[in-house]
Order: sequence, then structure tokens, then C-alpha cells
Amino acid sequence: MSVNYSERIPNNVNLAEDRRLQRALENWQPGFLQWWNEMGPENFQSSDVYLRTATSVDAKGWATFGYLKMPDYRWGIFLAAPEPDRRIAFGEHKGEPVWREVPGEHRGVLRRLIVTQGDTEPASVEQQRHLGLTCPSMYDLRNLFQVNVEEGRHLWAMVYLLHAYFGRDGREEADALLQRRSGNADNPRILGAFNERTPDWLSFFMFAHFTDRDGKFQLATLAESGFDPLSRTCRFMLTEEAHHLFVGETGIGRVIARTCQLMKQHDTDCISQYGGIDLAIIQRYINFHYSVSLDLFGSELSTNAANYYGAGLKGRFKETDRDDDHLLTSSAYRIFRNDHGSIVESDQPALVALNENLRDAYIADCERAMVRWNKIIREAGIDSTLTLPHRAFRRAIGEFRGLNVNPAGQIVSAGEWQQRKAEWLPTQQDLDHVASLMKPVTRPGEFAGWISPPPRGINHQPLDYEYVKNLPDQS
Ligand code: BYC
Ligand code: FE
Ligand code: FE
Repeated sequence: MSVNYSERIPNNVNLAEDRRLQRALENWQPGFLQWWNEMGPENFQSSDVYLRTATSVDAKGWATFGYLKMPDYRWGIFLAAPEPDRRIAFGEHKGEPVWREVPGEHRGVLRRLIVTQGDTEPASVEQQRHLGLTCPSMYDLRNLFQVNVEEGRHLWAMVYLLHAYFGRDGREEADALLQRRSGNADNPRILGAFNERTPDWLSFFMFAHFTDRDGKFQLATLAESGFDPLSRTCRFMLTEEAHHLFVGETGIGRVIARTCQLMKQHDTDCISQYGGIDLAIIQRYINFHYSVSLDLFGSELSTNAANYYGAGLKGRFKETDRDDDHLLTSSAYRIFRNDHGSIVESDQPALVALNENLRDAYIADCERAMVRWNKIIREAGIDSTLTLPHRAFRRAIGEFRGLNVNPAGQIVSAGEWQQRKAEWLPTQQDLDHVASLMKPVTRPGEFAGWISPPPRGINHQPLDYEYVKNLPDQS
């Protein structure tokens, strides 16, 4: 499964043997590069960045590190190795051999899932394009760019499927993926969170933690798909995703660590005047990014989700590890519902509750990270904790859409919501304060005052390694 880098499009799918497909993708490539140059990292396209590139898809040797100008990154097509005799693990086709071609009756739905997944990837690059200008360190700058080039590759991963398996419709969708723009009023990205702004680095770390984590869970369910090319593609994407989550979680952890240090040093909770970010602001950022990411799982009750599952297209998280009938036609699942304005728990048919099932797995994962952050606070000797807001807080999709729910999960009046919003969500003042701290720090080994250095560098390199060379003149 080694990767062929001698071709214009690096791949491990024997692209050279399918000249039509190769030509179609080579025709799409210039549009991608044009998009990257227009919408990718602003000002850093001619810097040399210490990046990892996939060289093989097995666990041992997939990454090599070296300096690259981002537009020269070898975006390509990498699928995890096929599992011999793989069978569909769930739904109506359970036990049948997996599909190597698109099952005709599910063509439209499958295309839609792939397009929705694909659309998030370039969206995130667009959302993050200006962040290089205000990086807290060269180490962080490099991590941002690593995430960006890999999200670009994730776009390739989905575009490959569209071109290879969906004919003309697929090619049109692949073109449209380069046309939509995050936050654009006329032609926005598909899902809510991907049209929000990522105005500062605290937002970026929150996004990489909470929103990329939706990616982890969605990709894991698509990795269970009976459509084998999708499964194999997503399995390899998940190995890249782990680094994005690392960047998010450790980024926030380092902000928290620095905040606690300043609190101790100055013996106060209000450290803004000392160039830090108060825990209260961090909490409000968590509330925002967590709630917007919860929406990405769709409605609590969803016939779409039931259909995806029944058809064998989208499984549950860790489907094959679960010990049940993998049909779910006669089981129930407990969800939270909005019962005429009060939040109640209720048993529902498991099939239509699959979005909530996945959201539950996501929430548990987020809770584990909260424990790790709170440990940082405790070990700094500070008596304070950060928490996740209730799942019904500030939702725009599903059961709780439009309800006024406080972070503790109580329904409040519209008046109270308006009055107390500033306690719960980032205020203009918070955003202005965080923005005021966003001054670029680009000398190797130096870090901005609002964030602690990480314990170690990337790929065993020292912290003061020159992770990005040939920086633009930022005067
Ligand atoms: N915003 O039955 P419902 C990642 C729509 S992140 C706007 O509730 P369904 C990444 C929905 O489309 C992973 N619209 O939902 C992270 C439907 O529209 P129609 C991305 C939304 O279909 C960071 C209607 O509401 N991957 O990779 O069960 C950086 C009712 O649908 C939203 C995927 O999402 C929303 N939040 O589930 C880079 C996987 N939510 O039919 C990358 C593929 C729902 O009425 N997508 N709607 O027009 C899916 O599996 C499903 O489409 C969803 C929605 C889970 C998103
Ligand atoms: Fe991605
Ligand atoms: Fe990601």
C-alpha cells in the first residue's frame, strides 16, 4: 500500500491504470490549486513549512517530515488497506459482502453524505486563512498549516470518490465544492458551524477541539460504511484527524495553564490586565463552540439517519465492536426531548435516534477532555472548574432549536436569556480583548504571553526549532 509519488496526483489506488479518472482528476487539480492560493493561508504561501506528508498508509511509516512550500504539498489519494472478505456490519444488508461500486438505489443519498463531508474540509481552511498573521508561536503556526494542508487533502479524499464513482453528477459536485465559500451569503458552506468566523487563536483551538471532533465521530461512522471505498478513505482520514484534535485540546490546555499561572502570580481571577485570558472567557468560548458543534449531529429524531443506517451506508460509532443485532429495528434508545417547552427524557425507536446516539458518544469524549483541563486547573492550585453546557443550550438544530435554555439546562424566559447572555456566550468585549492579544510571535522558541509553551516540539524536534522558514515581512 505504498504511495506513488511519481505521478501528478500521488495515490495508492493505481490511478495510472484508469486513464479517464486520472484525466478527470488532473482537470480538477488546477481549480483546487487556484482555490488554495486564493482561500488558503494568507501571506504564507511562499514560506517553507516543516510538514508531514503521507508516504504509506500503514501505522508505522505513514509520515515523513520535511520543509515544503504549502502550494507544493503533495495532496493525493490515500485509502487504508482493504480488509479481506469484509462484510456489511449493520442494516438490511448485514452479512453481505461490502460494495466496491455504488449500490444504484442509494446513489443519491450516498453522494449527499460524501458532499456534506467534503464541504466541511475546504470550509475550515477558509475559516482559518488569516490566523497565520497572528500566531502565538512558530510551533503553533506550523501546526495550523499542518491542519490546513490535511483538510485540503480531506477534500481530495471526497473528490476522488465523487469522480471515481458518481459520473457526471460527481464531477459537478466536485466543482461545486470549490465554489461555495464559508460565510458567503449567496453560496455558503452546507453546515452551520462551517459558516461561523474563527476570529482568533482561542477560537481556532476551540474549533479544532470541538468541531474537528465532530469530524472524528462522523468519519468513524462513515468508516463503517458498506460502501468500501468510503470506508477505506475515512479510515485513513481518521489517522490524520488525531493530530487536529491534539492541536485543539493541547492548545486550550496551554491557554488554561497560562491563565492559572497568571492568576497565582497576581492573586486574582481577572488577569486581562496582565495579558491573559480569564477562565470566564474560556468558559464562554467553550459554551459557544460546543453548542455549535452539537448541532452538527443533526436532529435528535431523524429519518435520514435511520435510512442511512438501514441501507448500510452510515453505521454507529464503533459499530463492529458493539454487541447487539446491528439492525435496531426492535430496540429503543433514550433521548432528551422538548415536550411542550420542558426537557424530558424519552425512549424512542433506536433507528430514528441514531444522531443522538452519536452525539452521546461525542459528549462523553468532550467530557473526558474537560476532566483533563480541570486537572490542569486543580494542579495549579486554583479552585475553579470549567464545564460543558447542557446539550439543549443554544441549539439551532433539532428538538431544542430556538428554546431559551441556560448552560445548566433550565428553560428560562426570553427576557432572562437576553439579560444573562453575556454571562454565557462570548461578548464583544471578550472578543475585543482576545483580539487585542493576537500579536504575532514568530521567533523560534518564543511564545505569546497568553499561552504556555507545549512540553515538547513536533517530531522530536526542540521547541525552538525553526518550524517555518522564509516568513513574510510582517512589518
Ligand atoms: N447545519 O435529519 P436531520 C469535519 C440539515 S466535521 C445545517 O436533522 P441528518 C470537519 C440536514 O442536512 C464532519 N443544516 O439531519 C471538522 C437536513 O437537510 P434537508 C462532517 C443541518 O441528515 C472540522 C435537515 O437539516 N461530516 O469533518 O440526519 C474541520 C434535517 O436533517 C445541520 C458529516 O457531517 C447543521 N448543523 O444529519 C474540517 C457527515 N444539521 O435534508 C472537517 C455527513 C442538519 O432537510 N453528513 N442539517 O435538506 C451527515 O451524516 C448528515 O448530513 C448530518 C445531518 C449528520 C450532518
Ligand atoms: Fe478533515
Ligand atoms: Fe480535521
